[in-house]
Amino acid sequence: MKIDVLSLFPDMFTGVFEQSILKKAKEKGVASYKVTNFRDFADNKHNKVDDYPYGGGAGMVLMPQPIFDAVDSLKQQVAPEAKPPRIILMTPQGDRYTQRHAEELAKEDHLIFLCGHYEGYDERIREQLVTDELSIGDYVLTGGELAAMVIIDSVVRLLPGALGNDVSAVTDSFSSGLLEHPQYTRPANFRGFKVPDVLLSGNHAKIEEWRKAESLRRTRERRPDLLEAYKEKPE
Ligand code: 6GU
Repeated sequence: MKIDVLSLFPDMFTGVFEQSILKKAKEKGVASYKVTNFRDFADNKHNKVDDYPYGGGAGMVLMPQPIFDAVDSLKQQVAPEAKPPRIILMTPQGDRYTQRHAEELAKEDHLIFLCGHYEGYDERIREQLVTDELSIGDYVLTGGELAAMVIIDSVVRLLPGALGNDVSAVTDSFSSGLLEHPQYTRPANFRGFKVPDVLLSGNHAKIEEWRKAESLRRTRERRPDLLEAYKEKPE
């Protein structure tokens, strides 16, 4: 998967792409990342990327020209017969991101994330360029960068070969619609606090039964909203 990011603050991404699963995915050839500063595409001599809103009002609006030209340039860098990219606008007005979106995006070959800072976006960017608008939750971030990092992380870990062990992605919380059951490791008795006997029993059917029951219990206690959705549509 090819992942492009358009941002005025490309340095925010260094580090994130160079650690852990995102780094491993790159090393294995599962994903590639490139961050482009769309200020480099501004066609005015001050490299201006925003301007006052028509009709007046507070704040600045990102102009269409640098962003359209930057996206055109990214599209020219892939084979013309390639599947067209998903062009994802990061905005608190977007669809609220969930694991379902991650699973859907993981099927794509090319993602382009558009990250704005403080400003609004000229509506023609939304209307003519963008395929998806996403928000990561109901709170305001200074810019779309941190949200794009969250989405990139959650998508890349789903790509075949990105995780060492392919079962861990599907058994994680949310993929099944339920929260994960409690886990224990050695020692069996830590400061007098014991691991549940069933996990030491060697009875795999009983262990699975216990895990399913704990998963349901944890979901009921912490996320009754998830449990309702699960009851209507298990798995
Ligand atoms: Cl995608 N952008 C900004 N600026 N704030 C957010 C967000 C995105 N998602 C949640 N808050």
